[in-house]
Amino acid sequence: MHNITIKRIEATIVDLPTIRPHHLSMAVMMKQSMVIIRIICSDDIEGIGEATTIGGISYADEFPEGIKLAIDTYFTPLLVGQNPTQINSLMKMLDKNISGNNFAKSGIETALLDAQGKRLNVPIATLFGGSISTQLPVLWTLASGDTQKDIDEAKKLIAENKHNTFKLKIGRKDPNVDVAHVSAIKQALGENYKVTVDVNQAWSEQVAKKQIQKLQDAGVDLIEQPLVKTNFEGLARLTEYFEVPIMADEAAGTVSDAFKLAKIHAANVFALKIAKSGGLTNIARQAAIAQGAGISLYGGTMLEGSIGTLASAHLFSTLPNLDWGTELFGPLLLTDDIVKKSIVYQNNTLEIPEGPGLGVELDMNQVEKYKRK
Ligand code: MUC
Ligand code: MG
Repeated sequence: MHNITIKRIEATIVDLPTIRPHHLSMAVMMKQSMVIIRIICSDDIEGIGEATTIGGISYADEFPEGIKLAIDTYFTPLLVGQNPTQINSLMKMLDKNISGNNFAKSGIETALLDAQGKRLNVPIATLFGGSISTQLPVLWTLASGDTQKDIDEAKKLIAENKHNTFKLKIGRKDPNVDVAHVSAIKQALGENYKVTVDVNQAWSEQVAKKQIQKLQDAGVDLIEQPLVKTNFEGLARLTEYFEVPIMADEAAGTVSDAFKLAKIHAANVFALKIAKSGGLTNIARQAAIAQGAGISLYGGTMLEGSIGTLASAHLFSTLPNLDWGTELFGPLLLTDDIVKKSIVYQNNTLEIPEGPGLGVELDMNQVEKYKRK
């Protein structure tokens, strides 16, 4: 394996429409834009990866057009000619030469891992010690912007045995209106179905204290990122004060964020996402910090398509403390797919395919169809 080299890297922006508008505190999504990365190696093995964010430039510092530009201009010249089997060494070299750009780094690491899995004929999870389960629980996010539509959507998914836990995106409207919306949905679904809320940083600490009390009283099961991501101490105070578990999402971005949050027990749960942490290996590092601190884990999504979703799933499947399951429903929010065989979702779970690497193949006709012109 010592004389294999990276020959070429291609980064393509693909826009796929969503099945309905998806309302978040900072944006309303009508489509998802994914940067699909192909790393072509001298042994004719090709690894695929995905770098995806939410709502253009509104969710994170990185955005699709910038991710592609960064890969074409800066990542590719550093990587071409290097040995793709030396993944730790390549990621260290990228960190030394490229500041931040974790979404792009995650997509690149995924493609390298996919190639290496194919080369060794093993799934990516095997490269991390093997999966504990090849099926992962997957919740659904209700975010149509309308309470009755959300209730109808949840009831339909329950009847079809597709999902039994629902995350509600709030923080866009007046907090009293948002909380009334959540309470109505929790009441309509009843005790047997978990309801969680994601405030996406929209509340001040004072507002959070008042509104989380109401959400706790309404029986909501988990509160995600109520405060601005930089307010670690505020999150710690809420975690200490409330019985309902508090989850850090945007705050728990990198390995060092996880350490700082764990040190002051600023959350009961960490939402892990390969994009914000810069790849799968960093997720394993964040998970170890959480395990040591007695913090539970949740497998988060940047609403990636099938490739990013499976990359996340392979790593999440190896974690012993994934107590809150996952939200890896991204592909289900899209009207179409760009892989040959879509991920199987059934009985409230996602199935990780058995094949080598990610276990999926790109459908180049579909990539061509949805590629940004
Ligand atoms: C987030 O902040 O969690 C995950 C699900 C969803 O609807 O939005 C994302 C982002
Ligand atoms: Mg979140």
